[in-house]
Amino acid sequence: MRALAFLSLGSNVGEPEQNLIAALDRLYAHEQISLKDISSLYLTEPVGYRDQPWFLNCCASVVTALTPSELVALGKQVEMLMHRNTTVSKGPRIIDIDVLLWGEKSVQTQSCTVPHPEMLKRRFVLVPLLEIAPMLRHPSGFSIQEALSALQGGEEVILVKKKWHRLQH
Ligand code: PH2
Ligand code: MG
Ligand code: MG
Repeated sequence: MRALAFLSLGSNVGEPEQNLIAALDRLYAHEQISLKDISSLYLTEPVGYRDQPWFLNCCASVVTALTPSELVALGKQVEMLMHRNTTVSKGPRIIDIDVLLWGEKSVQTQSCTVPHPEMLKRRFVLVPLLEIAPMLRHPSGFSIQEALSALQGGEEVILVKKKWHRLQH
């Protein structure tokens, strides 16, 4: 079965834009992943652990024959290939690849929770996601716009680059 899945990517170590490009290129090199869309690039205030550089974040949509857990595992594999070593929970990282949504499916196992449990609370996820999927609904019933409107205050998310990846159309 093929599904439309949404990913969130972030980096705040080394050269974040190059890290995001390298991660997307590795994901799209996989034969069971095809690109649908990539959002603009956003500079975002750190959430959770605040004493770290701001992140670059984006979202991407893919059509994939991988299952939710296979897609999560592929994200982890790319993180490992890129030598991610996170020492602080929610702290600085070369690359983070999170599976936000996989079709309308909800899955919860030890290694895989989809939809991503924090996605509706994070402006750095919702702003880029709204850009590439304005009509999308979370399995809870909320639209992305509704989830965003429900957030009060919260971290800053600043649009920095519109067309930044060679696969963008
Ligand atoms: N990722 C985290 C923790 N905090 N903050 C921002 N702005 N962007 C992130 O991608 C991010 C974060 C853990 O994965
Ligand atoms: Mg994350
Ligand atoms: Mg992660």
